Amino acid sequence: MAYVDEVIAKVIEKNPGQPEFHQTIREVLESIRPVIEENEDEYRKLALLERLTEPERQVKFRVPWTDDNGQVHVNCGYRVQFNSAIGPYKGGLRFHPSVNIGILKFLGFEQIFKNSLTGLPIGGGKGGSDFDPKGKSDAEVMRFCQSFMTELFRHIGPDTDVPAGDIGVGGREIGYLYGQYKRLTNSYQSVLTGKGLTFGGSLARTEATGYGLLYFTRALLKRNGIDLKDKIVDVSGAGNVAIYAIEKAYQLGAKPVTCSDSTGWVYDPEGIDVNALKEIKEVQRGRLTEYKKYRPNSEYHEGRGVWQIKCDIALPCATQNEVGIEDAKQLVANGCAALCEGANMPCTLEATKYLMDNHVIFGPAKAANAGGVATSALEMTQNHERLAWTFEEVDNKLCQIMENIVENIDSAAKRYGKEGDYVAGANIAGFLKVLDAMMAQGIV
Ligand code: NDP
Ligand code: 2IT
Repeated sequence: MAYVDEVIAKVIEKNPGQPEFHQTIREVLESIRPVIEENEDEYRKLALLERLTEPERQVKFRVPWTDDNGQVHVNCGYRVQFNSAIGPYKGGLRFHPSVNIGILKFLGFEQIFKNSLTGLPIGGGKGGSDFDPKGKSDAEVMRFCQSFMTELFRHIGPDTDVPAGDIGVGGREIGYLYGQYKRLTNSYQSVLTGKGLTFGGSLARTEATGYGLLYFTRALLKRNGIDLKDKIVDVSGAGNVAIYAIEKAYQLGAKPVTCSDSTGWVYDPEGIDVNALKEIKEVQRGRLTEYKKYRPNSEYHEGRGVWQIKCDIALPCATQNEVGIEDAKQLVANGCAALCEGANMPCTLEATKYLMDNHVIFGPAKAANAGGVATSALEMTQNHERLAWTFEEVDNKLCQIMENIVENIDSAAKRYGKEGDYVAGANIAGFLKVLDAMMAQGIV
């Protein structure tokens, strides 16, 4: 049996009940098969893929906190420190009731290759909790964050592991987490990114994932002879990534017409009103049902459905596996030219294959949404320099990084005879650097 197939089977057997982790393992290992086959016997002897697929460290801990009525609750906290071959562990924290170790291992594994693609020295990690910030008061969120950090602080550090935000963790949560870290350690360190601008945060980090996704999409389309200008864009999600993807889509001349949250979705044929969206989501922390109050001519629907709206470009920016095979068929039937993943693994393997088989230009998450973590790494650099760069400086670097990623994944795909297969290109390009570093560092 080929070494890649052996390891896929072993990982599935060793990690039962973790379907999202199995999904990313299948996708990545299938893609890097041609690299492994160049030197299969040596890699097998060195258990290279067994080491790559086993996190270096996983921490699970109790997070007790008290609600505003004096009731005590207990959540699980986690940090998966997956791979530090090319730099300190780096990756977000997710607070969502669906969080479990399998989801964090999928996210941590993806993060290894994404971080490698940025060209910056950051390893892969991910963490979070099954805590649901929705409907909680600020004081409850603060007490939860303080309790979470009271354990997490022993495991992180500016040269060890630097968390940031993800679903359910934004500026407010990072502020509370940072405050508690500082209090516990009596030191002001670059141990979290996505910090507020008055305490070490970087300009453009809030916007970076969404903006980066659009810089990436523009460059990928250009490479395929298509202009982003005047294109109709379907966006899903209504959080950090979606909001700034919509904002940048306008700035680059495209027209975003949809967004969604976990209760429903909006179609606004005149284009999504990004200021209304920011007001509803960033200020009021409300639901998309409010959107119609700002835009009476828009449509609101319960449930899911953005992919039925005819578009040129699809940008899923909510969560994993939100684009299934039926959605993919609908997008193709409607003439969609490209899909770039703002969320992590938003397309099922079946949907990805269908889109690619039907010549939809496919920009995979670990390349397309790498702008967030890349700008986090720029925040770390500014903290270490004790300087703060201007918005333009950070934004220009972000744009350059995204354009470099497009160049690198395109040329890696070509080098391995897979022209136009950017999934393979991203996985191979991301893996090669990690491979080299792991080989050089011996059996660790
Ligand atoms: P937010 O919490 O800001 O927003 C998430 C959005 O997705 C919300 O609109 C939320 O709706 C919706 N959503 C989340 N989970 C579900 C679900 N299970 N079903 C339906 N809708 C859901 O998170 P982000 O915008 O930061 O993250 C979005 C995606 O982008 C995630 O996949 C994340 O991993 C990825 N990402 C984020 C980066 C960042 O810098 N923030 C960087 C790279 C990737 P509701 O509010 O109703 O829950
Ligand atoms: O998925 C991701 O890349 C993130 N949530 C951002 C991680 C980071 O460290 O900025």
